[in-house]
Amino acid sequence: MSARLEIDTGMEGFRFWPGALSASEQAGLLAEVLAAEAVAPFYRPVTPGGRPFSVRMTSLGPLGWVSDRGGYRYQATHPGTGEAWPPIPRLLLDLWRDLTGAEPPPDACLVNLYREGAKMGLHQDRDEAEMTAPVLSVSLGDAAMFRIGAAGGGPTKTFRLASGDVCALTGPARLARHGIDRVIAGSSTLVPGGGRINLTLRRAAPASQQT
Ligand code: MD6
Ligand code: FE
Repeated sequence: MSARLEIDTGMEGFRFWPGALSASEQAGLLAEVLAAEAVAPFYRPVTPGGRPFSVRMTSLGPLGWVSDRGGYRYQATHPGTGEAWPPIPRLLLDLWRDLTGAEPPPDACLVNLYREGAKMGLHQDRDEAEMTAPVLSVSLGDAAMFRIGAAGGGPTKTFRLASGDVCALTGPARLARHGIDRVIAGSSTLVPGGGRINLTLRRAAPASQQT
C-alpha cells in the first residue's frame, strides 16, 4: 500500500490525495471493475432532455445513479438488464473509511468510462439524500483535466487527475460545481482499449436507512 498524502488544494473542503493508489492497487481495482462489467455493462445514459452523455456509465453497490427522460435518481437495478448492481469493491470501502472517516459507509459507486473524446460538463452532485456526506473520487487510466468552482458560481480552478489519484468533495465544497474538460488520450496504458475510468463513492440513501 502506498502512502496516502493529502495536498492543499487552496479550496476549503476540496481534498486531494495524488498517487493514493499504488500500481498494484490500481490494477486490482480495475480488474474488479472489468469483472463487474459482465453483470452491469457500461451504457450511455441520456439527460432528462434526451441528450446522450459522451461518458459511459455503470454503478456498483446497493444503489446506482441513473439518468433518463424521467430525471436523475438512484435505483437498485441496472436500467438495461434489470439486475442488481455488483458490490462495491473492498478496497473502495476501506479507502472511504481511511480517508473520510465518514459514517455510514457509502451505498453507491458511480463508474464513469471516458473513451476518446468523452468529457463531462460542469455539474453539482445533489441527488443524494445525505448531502453532508462526502463524495470520494478515484481515477484510473488516462489523466484528465478536472475543473472545480464554488457552488454559487465565480472563478474555477483546474487540477490534473492522474491514475491512482483520489479526491473528495466535503463540507463547504460538497456542492461545488465540477466537471471534466478533457481526457489526455494515451497518458496511461492501464485501461484496455484506452481511456479513463472514474469511480465516485456516495451515500445516496438516508443515513437512517439500512443498506
Ligand atoms: C470524473 N467526477 O472525475 C467526474 N463528482 O470523471 C465527478 O463528477 C465527481 O470527481 C463528485 C465528487 C468528485 C468527482
Ligand atoms: Fe460529480
